[in-house]
Amino acid sequence: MSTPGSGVGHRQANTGGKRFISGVVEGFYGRPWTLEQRTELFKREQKWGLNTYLYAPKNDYKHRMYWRDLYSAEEAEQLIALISAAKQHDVEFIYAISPGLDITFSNPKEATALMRKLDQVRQFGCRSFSLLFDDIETEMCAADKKAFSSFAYAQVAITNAVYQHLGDPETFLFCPTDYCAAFCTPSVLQSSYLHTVGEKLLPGIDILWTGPKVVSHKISVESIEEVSSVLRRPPVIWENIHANDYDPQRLFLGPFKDRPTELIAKLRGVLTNPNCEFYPNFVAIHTLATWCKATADGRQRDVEMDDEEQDPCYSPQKALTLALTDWLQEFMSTDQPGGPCRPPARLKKEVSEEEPMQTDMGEGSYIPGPGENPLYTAEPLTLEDLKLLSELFYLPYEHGPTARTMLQELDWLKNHSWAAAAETDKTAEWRSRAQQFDGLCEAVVQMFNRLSNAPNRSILYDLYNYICDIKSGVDLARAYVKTVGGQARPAAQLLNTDPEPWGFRGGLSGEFQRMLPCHGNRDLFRHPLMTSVYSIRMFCPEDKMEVQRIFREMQSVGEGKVPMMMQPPLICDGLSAGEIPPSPQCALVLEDEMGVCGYALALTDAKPAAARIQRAVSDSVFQDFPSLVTIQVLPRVADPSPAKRMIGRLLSSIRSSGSRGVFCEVRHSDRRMLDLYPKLGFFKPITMAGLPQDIIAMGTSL
Ligand code: GDL
Repeated sequence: MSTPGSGVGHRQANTGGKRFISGVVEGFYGRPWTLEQRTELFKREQKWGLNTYLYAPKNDYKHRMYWRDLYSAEEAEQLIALISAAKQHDVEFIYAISPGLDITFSNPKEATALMRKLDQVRQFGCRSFSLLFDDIETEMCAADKKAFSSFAYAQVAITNAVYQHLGDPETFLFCPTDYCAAFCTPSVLQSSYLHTVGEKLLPGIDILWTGPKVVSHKISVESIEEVSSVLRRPPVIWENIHANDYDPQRLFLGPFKDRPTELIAKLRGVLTNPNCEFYPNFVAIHTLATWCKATADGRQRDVEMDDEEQDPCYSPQKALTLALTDWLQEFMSTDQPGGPCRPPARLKKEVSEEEPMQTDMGEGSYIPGPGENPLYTAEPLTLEDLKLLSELFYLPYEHGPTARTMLQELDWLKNHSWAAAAETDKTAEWRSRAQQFDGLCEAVVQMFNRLSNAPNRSILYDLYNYICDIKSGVDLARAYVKTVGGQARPAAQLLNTDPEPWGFRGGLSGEFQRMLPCHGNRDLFRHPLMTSVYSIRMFCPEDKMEVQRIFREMQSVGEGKVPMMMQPPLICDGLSAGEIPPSPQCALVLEDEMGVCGYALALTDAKPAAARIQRAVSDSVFQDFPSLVTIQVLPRVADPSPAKRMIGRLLSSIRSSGSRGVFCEVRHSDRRMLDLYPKLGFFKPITMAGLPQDIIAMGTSL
């Protein structure tokens, strides 16, 4: 039997005697699922041993935007049907409401509206509730600021009141506004918001948490211990690993992964908020169910246990195979009237040797005569096809193994394209790898064809746009390799100066992304990033801390162990330390994929700054070089050209202010900067009377 089976939560979970919450949160943006789909979900949950469904569709009017409005008779009927379907399948239905967009916490009418709404849902048979405060403005309105000392207090007060009004329900969940570590300032342990929530929220209320980030790559046991200590209870994970509502080109069909099963004992539960498309969530939910059932005595792995990364109780790979094996069955079931009545190719062959197969084709159905086209019959989908599909649409931070191989191979073929033409010792290797790459592409095309012909159309329709997209990407790559290898004329898509719209995919959003240094150029397959893309922009007040941090960091690098206080000050120190503001238009920062990695600041008139540290500079020097610059880049910026571009821009701003010349100061001991300034191509040493012994001045006329 390949289903995960029933009975989640045998493990000693940290749930205070309550059962481990496991299941699905419908909490994404976009089109909510239908009653039929949700009912199907409950069936699956029951079959796979999951026990909870959290109703929280972001774009449902009455869940969020119009949270105050009561349900109409027609809507009530639907909700009642939904709640009873959940009950029928032994799934706990939790009704969530998100009032945070516009609630005034201090107005008693608002609390009444909230309670009235939840009372109505209680009348529909619902017994479990949730208040969500995710994705809202953190600034309180003036009235609330008067009434509450903080946002956390305001939220906690209303949540406790609602909870008590509903008679302390057995299950009541609260989603904080800071629902992941990345949102906590300055950190989880020091977040006053989380501390207030932890201290003041009534102990019967459970708290949702997405992990280190909104979409967490990994969730460690330590991180959960940390947040539990602040929240004073184990959290319920709101799992976004399969959520795809933030990117219309992505879908996640990889296994639940990178959450050690040791977590089960440390959590109150896990609810997954998966892909917006209902049917492709088979893998997400099935593998979560397998994970939830992991127990120390149910070791799944049969590999050597010397790899720390491996979980003895759960193998994502195996869980995926289990899920795909079950999913295949579903793909093969006809879900619509008028579905295929011809047997798939392989079956047809087997049967045809015996009696003609009984089908419900009518009398007048077409039978090709001799010499005519044979009827087209689809090959049945295979488990291998589904594995490939899952690997092409794997997880947010990881492509599946085949996808990685395809990218690596294409990268290699592209970088060694010279070997394809010239007869060198690499040519044979190039050709053989090109052929293998072609084979991988062909497998994708075959998978696409078989999937397109699968009897279950509902699953196909949810997948179709994604598989079309990947197929055309693969077609393009394949055509490119064939062209480089001389096996095909240059493909029209690759050369055409007036391509069809699919030649430039992604629309405006794609264009924005390709232009930006920190998003568009990042990919999942190259680790670490091979090339950095830098951007230079104007300094803004939010950069002040980063600039100071770089300044301090470089101070200690440059000076070895000599303490700052013992070094003679530079005129520009006050500028880098944020004590003197740069002149207007005279501050730039350099950014790479990781953030701010350098800065260039200037004072068009350096005199006051010199006076500030009592540096005597002669008037004649100030006449030639009235302005001052300072530049700093982190050592990770190995290439001097971004710094060169940055200083070029800064000098032209200084020039536009009317200045005749610029100088900078460098400490003798600061080898890095001594080396850098001349490389920038502008600065030459200048004589400046009265300089402390180990300071050098360099200047340039404008
Ligand atoms: C979020 C939203 C969720 C959305 C998800 C992925 C939470 C608590 N809230 O931040 O509605 O689907 O990101 O985009 O995760």
